[in-house]
Amino acid sequence: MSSSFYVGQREFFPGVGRIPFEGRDSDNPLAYKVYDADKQIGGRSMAEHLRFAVAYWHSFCGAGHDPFGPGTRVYPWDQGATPLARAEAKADAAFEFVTKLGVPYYCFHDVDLAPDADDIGEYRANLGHMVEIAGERQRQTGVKLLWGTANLFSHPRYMNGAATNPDFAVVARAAVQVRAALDATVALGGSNYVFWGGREGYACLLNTDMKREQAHLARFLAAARDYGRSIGFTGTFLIEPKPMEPMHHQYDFDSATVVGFLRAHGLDRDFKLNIEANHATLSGHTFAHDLQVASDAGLLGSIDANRGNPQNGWDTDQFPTDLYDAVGAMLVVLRQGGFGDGGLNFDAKVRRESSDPQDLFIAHIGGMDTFARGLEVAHALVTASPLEQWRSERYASFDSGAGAAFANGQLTLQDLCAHAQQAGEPRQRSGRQEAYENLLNQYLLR
Ligand code: XLS
Ligand code: NI
Ligand code: NI
Repeated sequence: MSSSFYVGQREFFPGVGRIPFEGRDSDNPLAYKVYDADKQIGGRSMAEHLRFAVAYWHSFCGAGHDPFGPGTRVYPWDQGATPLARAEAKADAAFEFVTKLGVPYYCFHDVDLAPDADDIGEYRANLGHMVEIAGERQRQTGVKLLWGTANLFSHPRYMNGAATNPDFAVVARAAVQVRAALDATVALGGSNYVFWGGREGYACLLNTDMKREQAHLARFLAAARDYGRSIGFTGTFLIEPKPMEPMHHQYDFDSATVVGFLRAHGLDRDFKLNIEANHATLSGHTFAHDLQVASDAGLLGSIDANRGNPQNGWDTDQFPTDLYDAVGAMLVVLRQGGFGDGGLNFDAKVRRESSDPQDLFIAHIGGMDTFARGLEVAHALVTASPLEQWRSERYASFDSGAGAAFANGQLTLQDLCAHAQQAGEPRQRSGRQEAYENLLNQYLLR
């Protein structure tokens, strides 16, 4: 039965069919326990809420290499005679995988999809060819593009940065890739276009003019925006914050930094944020914190779902399994009314030691079930538990009278002092953190 899911000449994941929903009592590793695509939660299906995407780079390109050794997985799609033949087989494997998983979206970098080349004509021709194939596979399978991006961090020419490179020649060369990746995203109907500035930062402040580099980044982003709009891209541009790694310091440090940067440069009408869990934790925040900061600014666009390793603090890009974190994330998403055109992209990789093809399915199943449960619990918390009422009661003193006048900007500092004089010492009010934490766990266990 699985044969109907492969799209090219051959099947790359034989023995795995469409992943079914079997419910919580199932012990089948290749079945969803919670994620039931059509299940209605508050007037939308789980699929519509969660808008899952598979990341091309981790799932079909990276084979498990780390700084100490090469990849451990031998991909059957990576054995063709030419780079283009391998890219074509990889696309077939990707669409087979995404279709069997039953996920609606995928995401790619230009050079995940097509072979890179120093020669600009060859690079563009490779990408153009693969965009045609991907477009055909999208039509065949119904899978859609959540976002495209350009890899401006792997090639050695970008070692000192792409848009922030001190050498204008490199900045201009980066534009070649962004233009081509935007063309590809538009051709494939992508909903968003992402900028993750892996090398946009510095290794040493002594040799760096930070102010100038950041001004160049803003100019580059504005030029990309103008080009994108000129070719009919109506979607959202997304900046993906990360504080460090590979650079010592990355300019898109965290949500708060990026919100300020976008506003300072007048980019906040076209750009939003793509928040990655492991990047938030690298910057010393929780995942939920960076989501909340972006959402409060009206700029939360999309999520890169993964998790780090609390013991080592690197960007380990593990698949998300933490239900508590997923509830925290989905609370932010639900309170802002959903993702809009964004989604939940698994920017995550199976471990180097996970060498069975089935591990890739199992990893995604676990991540999807985690967020599906996060959605259920967060929805119950905001609609059926006392959570929202407790929170609003905590701020009730600003709802009327002098508190409301203050919040509306009508009281001077002297007015506040007069109020304090009259009201006397404020009554102590418990923050009740433990009650909130217990409430979350209570709903998680239901
Ligand atoms: C790396 C980033 C990268 C972006 C896309 O840390 O997460 O994968 O999502 O360039
Ligand atoms: Ni990411
Ligand atoms: Ni990352």
